[in-house]
Formats: sequence, C-alpha cells, structure tokens
Amino acid sequence: MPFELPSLPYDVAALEPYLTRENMELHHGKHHQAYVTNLNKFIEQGKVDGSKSLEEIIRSSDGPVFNNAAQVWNHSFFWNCMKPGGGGKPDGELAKAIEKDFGSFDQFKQQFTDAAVSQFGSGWAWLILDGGKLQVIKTANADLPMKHGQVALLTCDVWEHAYYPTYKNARPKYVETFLSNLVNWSFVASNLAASRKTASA
Ligand code: MN3
Repeated sequence: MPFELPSLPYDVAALEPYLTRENMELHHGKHHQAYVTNLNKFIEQGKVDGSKSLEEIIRSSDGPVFNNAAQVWNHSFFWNCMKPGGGGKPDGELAKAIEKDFGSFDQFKQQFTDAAVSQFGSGWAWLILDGGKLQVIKTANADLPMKHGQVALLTCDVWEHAYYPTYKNARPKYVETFLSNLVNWSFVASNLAASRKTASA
C-alpha cells in the first residue's frame, strides 16, 4: 500500500498573507509530494518494506529512506501545527506546562525563536516532551524527535523552501509570524494530552 500525500487541513490560500498561496502550493504540492513519491519508489524497488507503518520505517531506517520517510512525517505534522487565525498564547494544561518548564511563555518564545533562527542551513525547530519535561530543540535536515525517543509537540520548518516565496531571506520575520499568527495551540495541547495519556497507561 503506497503512501499518499495528505490533504492540507485548510485551504491552500487560508494562511495568507502570512504564507502565500504560491508558497503553500510549492511546499505542499511539490516538496511534500516529492518526499511521498521518493518513499514509494524505495518501496517499489524493495529498499524498504511497504507493509511497515511510516513510524516503523522512520525508526528502523537511515540514509535516503530515512530522509524521505521522516520528511513525509515532518510535513504532515507541520501542516497541523498551523491554522488560519492561529498564534497568540496557549491556555490550560499546556500553558501551565510551558510556565513550569520555561519560566514564562515569553521565555519559551525566545528559546524557540533562537532555535529556529540559529539552525544553520536546513532543518526544524521543535517543542518536545523528553522524560516528562518540555524542551526546545532544533534538528538538521530530516532529523526528528521520534528518532531520539522524544515526543514532538510543535514544529516550525526552517528549510528555505518553507518561507522563501513569502519572506525571501528573512527567516527571523517568518519565525516571528509563525509564532504570532500561525501556531495552532490546540493541536499542540492535544499532542501533550495524548503523550501524557500514553505515559500513564
Ligand atoms: Mn518543508
């Protein structure tokens, strides 16, 4: 069963003006699609077992198979990390956890921004859960928390293809806009709730 490109959870132009339709068409329709196509090619060629789940492939592979499988997962997760009318601040348990582990929401924001802006070249900034504690990390290329036994709660794609059509080289402006206007905090909160349920099961 080949993998398929998931639909965006909103219209391709729904994040305008913060991410333009052109930006999203390119990112979802070309880049994300290419990772799906490449992964399916590796399955056809027998380089990876297509009966495995995407998570199983990510955990057990390296090299080009890992890179493409991880990028399929990263992008599907990333689309859900944004929504039209997003941004602002989280509330409830997530807000409490951020205050507990970062000191304040502003300190979280600063750490996340630093991670996203300072990632040299292509990669991702993440809010993760590691051993029950929230942390900000950055990863290079396709690397992701799952590969390190951590749970992803939020990510921002800082590959140039993610923001260049809208922001050109201004990565800091893109990251600021991502946090202020795009983050889907209810998705992040649901990831935290789900991971705690798993941990206590
Ligand atoms: Mn991308």
